[in-house]
Amino acid sequence: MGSNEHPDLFDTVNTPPIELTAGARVLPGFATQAVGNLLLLEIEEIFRQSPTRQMVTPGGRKMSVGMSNCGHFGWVSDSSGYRYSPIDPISGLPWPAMPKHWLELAQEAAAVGGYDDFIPDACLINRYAVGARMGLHQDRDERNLNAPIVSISLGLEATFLFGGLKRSDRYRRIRLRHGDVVVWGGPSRLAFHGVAPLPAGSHPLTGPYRYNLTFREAGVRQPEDGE
Ligand code: MD3
Ligand code: FE
Repeated sequence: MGSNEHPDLFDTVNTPPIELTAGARVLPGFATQAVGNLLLLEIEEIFRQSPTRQMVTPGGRKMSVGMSNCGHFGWVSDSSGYRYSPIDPISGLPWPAMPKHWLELAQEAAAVGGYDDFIPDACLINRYAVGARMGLHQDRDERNLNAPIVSISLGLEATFLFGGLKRSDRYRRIRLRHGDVVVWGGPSRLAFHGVAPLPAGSHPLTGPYRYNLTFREAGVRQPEDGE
């Protein structure tokens, strides 16, 4: 760890990207302690407008992860399927705006990970409490499957499961820690992946929770949206 007591702030910031597999790069500690703190405050603000909810899969099962979104589109699931929606079905209002520095952080990470011109219009915010998990799945509800997905992990560590292009392919286990950013693109974009049940724990910043932000190019934006 070195001579200081602040590993998140000093030791991992300049760690070079680690290639997990073709197209997937881990940026350990790319979201530093200070950035992580700010993200957590803003997550709380987003949850005031669009609270976390346990969505129901088309098969009728309640997901264990609490979810919300910000940005032009949000990922939703209910009995009629998975989709991106500009409206939060709970509040009846548009999802909270994506904070500008979130967009910039995601774009910087994408660029370091090898993807220029990433313009995410959706950020799914997952909150894991003890025991929450995510079964193996692919992310393929997005408009632009050539665009990467950028994920930021905050709070408690989790074991991420990273498989291949077939559900039955072997998967690796990867620990994702507070501040780790991963860029998933190219051949890894349609890889099956999931998260093992979150063990009980307490993180100095998030208490009993793990948060994960995923930035996506989800939908078709209308010209009147501006920018
Ligand atoms: C690999 N979230 O929200 S982030 C999801 O930790 C999701 O909450 C997990 O899977 C979480 O859909 C994992 C890492 C991640 C996200 C998207 C990917 C890995 C990916 C898309 C393709 C391949
Ligand atoms: Fe996913």
